[in-house]
Order: sequence, then structure tokens, then C-alpha cells
Amino acid sequence: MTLSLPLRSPLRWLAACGVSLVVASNAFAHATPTSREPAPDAEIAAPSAVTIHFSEPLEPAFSKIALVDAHGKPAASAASEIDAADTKTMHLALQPLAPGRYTVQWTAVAEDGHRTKGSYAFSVK
Ligand SMILES: [Cu+2]
Repeated sequence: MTLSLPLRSPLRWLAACGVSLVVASNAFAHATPTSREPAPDAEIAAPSAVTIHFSEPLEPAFSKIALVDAHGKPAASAASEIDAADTKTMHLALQPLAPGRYTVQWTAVAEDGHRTKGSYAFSVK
């Protein structure tokens, strides 16, 4: 009777470790930006597109880039697209932007279904 208790708790530890290992390895599959154009806080002439490269291939149906102006209004008329030749890259084509500060809002869904999102700003001179 007393021997079964010490045996049970190591098994629980193993089970708990197994769960955390699965969570940790999934975290590596989350898509995070590896480069952003324009760069965060850039002050530039009006760019023709926002391009973000991610660490993982993206799920096209749920991944997107939006651009809003300083008033929070949508500043891009087109929808973002995932690069047909490189599914880790997402583009948002832009009309010429007026001078001002803009915020890029991105949502990336990796092929494992995990969603990441973020935002950053740049300024058009
Ligand atoms: Cu994931």
C-alpha cells in the first residue's frame, strides 16, 4: 500500500513534463515576424507596399495585414495577400499614402492553427 504512492507521483511528473514539452515545441511553430518593410518607426517616402516575412508558413484564409492612419481609419484599399512563391511572406499593396503616421496591424495563423498578432507604426514624410 505505502509503495504505490511514491510510484504514482513520479508518473504524474512525467505526464506533466510531457504536456509542457508539447506546449514548448508548439511554441516554435508560431509565426513571428523576421523582418518588416517599412521597418518599425521608419520615416520614409510613401511605400508601395507593406511586406512582412514570418518564421513559419502562413494559413492564407486567416492571416492578414491591415493598415490604419493616425485616426484609426483603414488606409489600404486592397486586401493583403500571401506571396504565392513564399508562404512565409505577406504583402499589403498600398495606394500613395499622404504624409502622417500609420499603424500596421498583422495577424498570422501558422499551419498548425496557432494565431499570433502584433502592430507597429511608421511615418510617411
Ligand atoms: Cu503553434
